[in-house]
Amino acid sequence: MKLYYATGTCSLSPHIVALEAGIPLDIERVDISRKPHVTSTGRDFTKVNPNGYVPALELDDGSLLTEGAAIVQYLADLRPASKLAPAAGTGERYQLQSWLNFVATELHKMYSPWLFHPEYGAQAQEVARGKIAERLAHVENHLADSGSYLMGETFTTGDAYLFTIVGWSAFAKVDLSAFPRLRAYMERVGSRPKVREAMQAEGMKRAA
Ligand SMILES: N[C@@H](CCC(=O)N[C@@H](CS)C(=O)NCC(=O)O)C(=O)O
Repeated sequence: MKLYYATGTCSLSPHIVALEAGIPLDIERVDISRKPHVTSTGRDFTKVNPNGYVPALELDDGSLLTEGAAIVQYLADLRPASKLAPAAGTGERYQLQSWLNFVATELHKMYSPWLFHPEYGAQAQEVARGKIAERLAHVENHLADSGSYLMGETFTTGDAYLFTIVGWSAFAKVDLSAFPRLRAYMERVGSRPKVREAMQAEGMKRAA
């Protein structure tokens, strides 16, 4: 199984999940700053994923799974004992899917592309930061009740994804000072050995 990733991007989330689950994984870096995107073995990445974005997971049967929220659930379901996702069909699983979708649509796609491209303009970027702050306030309130992680005391795929996206905050100039529980959460997740291992494997130092 091979994960196509770009350092520090949203592909860090499935990378973390694979390590947390103890799943052996080949990784291949994609240079998304080049057009067309090129992998570290010199392949045109659009020949792998026509959408051109990471993460993309090549399965052992040669098929390709894309979309981070789906990939992390696939990986978690390969190792149910890891508890990275509650069993399919349970109420808890739908709660996790709700969080994954929240992170994907309300956070990931507000940080990126809006805060990564100055050409959108300062006004649009401030609107995006305001919307992100509203969503992070929701997470902050939730953490007051949930405990250590989004789903309680068990680290799940939702945490790998949330940590990855909120980790862009310093670069994106998203101010986390109003969210002490979220900042403590980032420290907590960021100090997990497998999270550190994934970040080191990608050549990263630390998140937000
Ligand atoms: N809908 C995709 C979006 C993935 C995505 O935005 N990937 C970014 C990195 S975080 C990327 O590869 N961007 C390069 C590009 O779109 O060309 C998902 O949720 O997995």
